[in-house]
Parts: sequence; structure tokens; C-alpha cells
Amino acid sequence: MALFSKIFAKFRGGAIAPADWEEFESLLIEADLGAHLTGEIIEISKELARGRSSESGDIEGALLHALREKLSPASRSIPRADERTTSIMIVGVNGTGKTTSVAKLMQYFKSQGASVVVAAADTFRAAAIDQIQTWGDRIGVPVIVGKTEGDPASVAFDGIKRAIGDHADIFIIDTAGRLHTKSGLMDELGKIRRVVEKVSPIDEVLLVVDATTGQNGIAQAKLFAESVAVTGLILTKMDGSAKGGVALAIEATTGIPVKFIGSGEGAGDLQLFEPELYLKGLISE
Ligand SMILES: Nc1nc2c(ncn2[C@@H]2O[C@H](COP(=O)(O)OP(=O)(O)O)[C@@H](O)[C@H]2O)c(=O)[nH]1
Ligand SMILES: [Mg+2]
Repeated sequence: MALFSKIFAKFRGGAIAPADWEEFESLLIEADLGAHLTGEIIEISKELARGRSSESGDIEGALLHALREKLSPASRSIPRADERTTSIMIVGVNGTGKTTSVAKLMQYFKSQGASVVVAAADTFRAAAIDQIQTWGDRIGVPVIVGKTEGDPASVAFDGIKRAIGDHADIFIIDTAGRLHTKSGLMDELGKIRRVVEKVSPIDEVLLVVDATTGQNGIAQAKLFAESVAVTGLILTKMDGSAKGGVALAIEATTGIPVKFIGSGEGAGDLQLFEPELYLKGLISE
């Protein structure tokens, strides 16, 4: 990404012309940092440039520090309950990569030696049910399904009962994302949560956002965060044309921590989000 490398070269070179600031601003906007955050970063950078009596290395350090403050202070880990199943609900708009992320999480937790059960609570399309079942068969995770167009909450309920019965470490719920009826979707997600929590708490609600959708992704994060208690983000399609600034923009706007990065269509294409590496990637050349 190296968004900041040009401006650092200017810092080192001495004077920064107005045109340089404009170029820097366009770069930040193109990288999906959003107008507000871009404005703030430009201000901070100008401030640093004005007060520059020191080496450019100090300016880099100061900017890194300012960006770090914009990231969410919340924990990025997925704490596991000791004596019971840890339940994770996956939410997000259609096509963002929810089902694929469920497959990636199956593999991630299995590779840690945990046992996993999944509920296919997107019952809207038969193809969606097949998709998650195929992943489950391939990875070796039981997937609880219901009838097409059946009640998603009852599939989730069957899933948690199975997970408890199997003493599974992790229970993951895949959900639908048809947003044209926003309140309908949020009600459905709320109902799934209530029904599952009759037997066992939901520990995590992970929102899946497609990084290539830029500002739209930020709007989705705000929308879901208002309606369901989102505990973390999975930022998908970071292997595509995404400029990656969206992670910083979403965290600065919503305070929700990015927990995982999706970088492909395979079950292994999932990484933990590492804030320091991410910031270095934005800054270094
Ligand atoms: N390149 C890339 N494609 C992805 C990633 N995650 C999901 N996809 C693709 O995005 C499309 C939609 O994914 P899906 O999991 O069905 O989305 P859902 O509707 O939210 O469940 C599929 O073609 C996936 O293979 C990713 O991290 N990188
Ligand atoms: Mg899906």
C-alpha cells in the first residue's frame, strides 16, 4: 500500500508544496480512508511538517503514533469459553463473503485442535445451503441445515443443541444478508440470537465486509453496528483491488476491531489482523 511513502520522501527533501498535499489527499481518498479521516490525517501531517525541527524518521514515528490512536483499542482475539461451547454469529450483506468466511473459520479452529459445529441459517436459497454443506464435508465439520425458506432461527437452535450435545468447542452460525428489507434482516438476526441464547450465549458477532466496496463498506459497518452488537470484523477480498485503507476508516468510525482478513476464495485464505503490520504496510515504502 505504502500510501505515505511519497509524502515521507517530501518530508525528507525539505519543502512540501501545496500540490504535494493535494496529491497526498487524493491518495488517501483513493485508498478508502474516507473524507473525514483523510482530513484529519492531512491536518496531523501538516502540523508535524510545521513543527519539523527533527529528522524525518521522527515525523514517521509521530504519524504512525497518530494512526495507531485511530485504530480500535478493543481486543482482537476470540476468547474461548472454558466449560461450554463458544458461539459465533456471522452477519453481513449478501456477497460480502460470509459463507466463505465460515468455511475459513471452520478450518482455522480445526487447525487449532478445536471441534466445530456449523448451522446454515441462510435458508433463503437452496444453493447457499449446498455451498456451506460442501465446505463442511470437505473440512470435516458437521453442518446443520433446515429446509429451503425454513425458519433460520430454528436451524440455529438445532445447531446449538447439536453443538452442546457433541461438546463442541465452537459453534458458528451462517446467516442471510438480503438487505432490501433492512428491518426484516435485523429482526431475523435478533431472533436467531434470542433463540440460541435460550440455551447458550452468543459470544461473538462478526460482521463480514468486502474491502473492495470502500465507502459502502463503512456505511454497512455503521448500519449493522447500530442494530446488532457487532464484536468484530472480517474484512474480505483483501487480495483484490482493495486499497486497504478501509480497515482504518471503519475502526476510526465505528470503534469495532478488525479481527480477520480474508485474502482469497480458499478455506486457508484467512489471517489474523495484525495492526502493527497493517500500519507499517500503509507507511513503509
Ligand atoms: N477474492 C476473494 N473472493 C472471496 C473472498 N471471500 C469470498 N469471496 C468470494 O465472494 C463471493 C461471495 O462469497 P460468499 O461467501 O458466498 O458470500 P455471502 O453471500 O456473504 O455468503 C464468492 O464467489 C466467494 O468465493 C476473499 O477473501 N477473496
Ligand atoms: Mg452465504
